[in-house]
Amino acid sequence: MEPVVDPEETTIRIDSHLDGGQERSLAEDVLDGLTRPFKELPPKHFYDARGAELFDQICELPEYYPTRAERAILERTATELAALTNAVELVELGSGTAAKTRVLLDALHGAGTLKRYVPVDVTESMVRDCAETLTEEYPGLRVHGVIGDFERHLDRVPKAIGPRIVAFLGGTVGNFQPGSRRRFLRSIASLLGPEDHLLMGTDLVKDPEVLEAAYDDAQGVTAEFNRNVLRVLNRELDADFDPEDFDHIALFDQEHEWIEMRLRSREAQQVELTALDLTVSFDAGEDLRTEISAKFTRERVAAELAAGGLALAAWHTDPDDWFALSLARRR
Ligand code: SAH
Ligand code: AVI
Repeated sequence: MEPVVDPEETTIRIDSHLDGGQERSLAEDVLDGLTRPFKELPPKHFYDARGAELFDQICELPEYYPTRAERAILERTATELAALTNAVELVELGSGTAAKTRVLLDALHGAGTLKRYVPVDVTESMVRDCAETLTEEYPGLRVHGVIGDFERHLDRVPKAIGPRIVAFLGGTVGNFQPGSRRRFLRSIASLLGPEDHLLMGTDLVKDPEVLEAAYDDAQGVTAEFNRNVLRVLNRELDADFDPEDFDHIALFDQEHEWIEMRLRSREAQQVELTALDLTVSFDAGEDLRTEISAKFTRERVAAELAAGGLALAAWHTDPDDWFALSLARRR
């Protein structure tokens, strides 16, 4: 007789919730976004395998300080966080390659509490690869990967097996539009029980020159990352964008306190998106907004958490006060 295996007991379990749904979501987002008077695409479509690789390169750039700053804060505070949270599991939203996550996993492993890691990401290869490598690096660790869209599939995160940390690192919370951010924080709150914590990274308001350089690096890696979304549209929607016909723009919007990344059409042109039966016209100099990356203050983080049903419990920054890691609980 076959032994009965409880899936929760296996070392690696991966659930995928995309199954064609992602292509649908791309088609809908593109149809909505490219037919607006101010053209816009949501940033989640940057991250195909090439986009994920470019993002990794961005994290190493001298101008892109957020990754280094957040890692430094994690290194300083991880032991304290482990002791404070007693977490047996770490759920990570937008986990990517989980590079910085190892600092937290080390601390929880060292504290002897760590049992399970739950990476949630829209990029399938990242979830699968990090499940493989982390189970090798941390003997006894179970990984339950969730391939999905964290705006649509948070209800698929497995039930907690004890006190948990939900980590949302890198400043990705800044990539939401304000209304969606509030909705998203509310849905995170619903993942938290009374013993659980949200650990969230946010980039902070600073000199616009530093900010703009971080999103317009000298080597042009961020420009390539930005143009990559057009390559995704070419492949997935049978479109005929020439990415080199678009300039990469990164500017700090002082009023909204966010960086905007745009692609600016160098000339008047028409683009065909065959899979959508859509022709899109661009004027010379017309912008397509591809990302906002909001920059925060402590007061704003506390207010946004409160609006999402969460309360700020601890606030840590790097020595320059450029990036913050906050710990929050359900109110
Ligand atoms: N947490 C990592 C990676 C940040 S990059 C770090 O701090 O370095 C943003 C990550 O979020 C990418 O891995 C991307 O694939 C993922 N992502 C972006 N939008 C998403 C969405 N809507 N649902 C799930 N994952 C998403
Ligand atoms: C993932 N996210 C937090 C990055 C950011 O800084 O907003 C994405 C990025 N865009 C350009 N460079 C990096």
